[in-house]
Amino acid sequence: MKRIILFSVSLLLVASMAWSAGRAEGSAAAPQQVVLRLAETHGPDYPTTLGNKEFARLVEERTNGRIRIEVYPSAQLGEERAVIEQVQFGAIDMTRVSISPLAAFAPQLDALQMPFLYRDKDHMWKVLRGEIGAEIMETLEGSGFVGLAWYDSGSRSFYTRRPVRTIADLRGMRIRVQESELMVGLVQGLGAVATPMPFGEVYSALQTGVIDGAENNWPSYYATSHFEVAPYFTLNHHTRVPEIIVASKIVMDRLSPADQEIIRQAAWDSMDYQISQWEAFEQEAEAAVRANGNTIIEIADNTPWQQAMQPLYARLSPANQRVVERIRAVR
Ligand code: GTR
Repeated sequence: MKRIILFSVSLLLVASMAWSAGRAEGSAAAPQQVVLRLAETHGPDYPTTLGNKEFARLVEERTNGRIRIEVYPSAQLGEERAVIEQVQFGAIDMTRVSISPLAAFAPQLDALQMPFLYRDKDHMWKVLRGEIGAEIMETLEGSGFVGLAWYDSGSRSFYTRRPVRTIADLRGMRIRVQESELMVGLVQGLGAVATPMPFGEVYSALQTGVIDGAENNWPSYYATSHFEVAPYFTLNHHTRVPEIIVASKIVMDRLSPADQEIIRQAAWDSMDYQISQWEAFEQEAEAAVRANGNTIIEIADNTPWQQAMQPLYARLSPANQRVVERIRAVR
């Protein structure tokens, strides 16, 4: 812990030195150069990373290179939860993460990641692009984050080392989840043993049998090679968990309102691009996994899965329950 704090404090120092250097340069006639680091857990060609790069390109173009966003893929700056902490206190400027681990810092996000919440993808996008999405993004400022864009992440299902055809098959299995209380509850509600673990550790945990399975979407199942060590994919589609780009509020507050606006708009404008990249890669990943000969288990009737997850709704805070009702009413 001490080491993490020391490391984080030194990062903060380096970041603020870089910041003052930028300011010093900028205080002469030349416009102030700003370089912002964006942390991404996926590899350089993954759809979220491509979205981040499009965001960076738009910012650079719209400021004639005065503001540069450097994208650090492949968890170079750390695993999601640690990155989120550093964004919160300004040592890392921005990140693209799943809302699951971010909900530990901003529990209002749980309302957007409840199991079997959205009727389909269009429903989710109506919510995220509409009033509810905007309201929730705004509230993130109270936790030290500025929400910039929502990205697509398809739907999540279970993959395992042994076949799972019914809920009963999951009983007692050790299932890796993101570092999210809601996801722990979801997996426990199915009778499995929830094992929260950073994304980067899942492959070897599956390989060595430390865990029996995990859950994710087609692109992550494929891009991480988890499909090689957990050959059964049970398509129960329990959640749609949006991805988000957040900036550190501390960092954004140092920028002029005009620059903040350019950044917000560019991130928002990268969404359509990310979604199209997502759709293409989702198909590619599914085709590749099927061609590899993995066993894909379709669930004909999702009702028992939905019923098993009802207690999670009852445990939600009253404020989140009200948001869930509003989400359901969105047509
Ligand atoms: C992926 C998501 C990542 C990470 C990962 C995980 O779908 O894109 O940001 O949260 O899941 O399960 O840790």
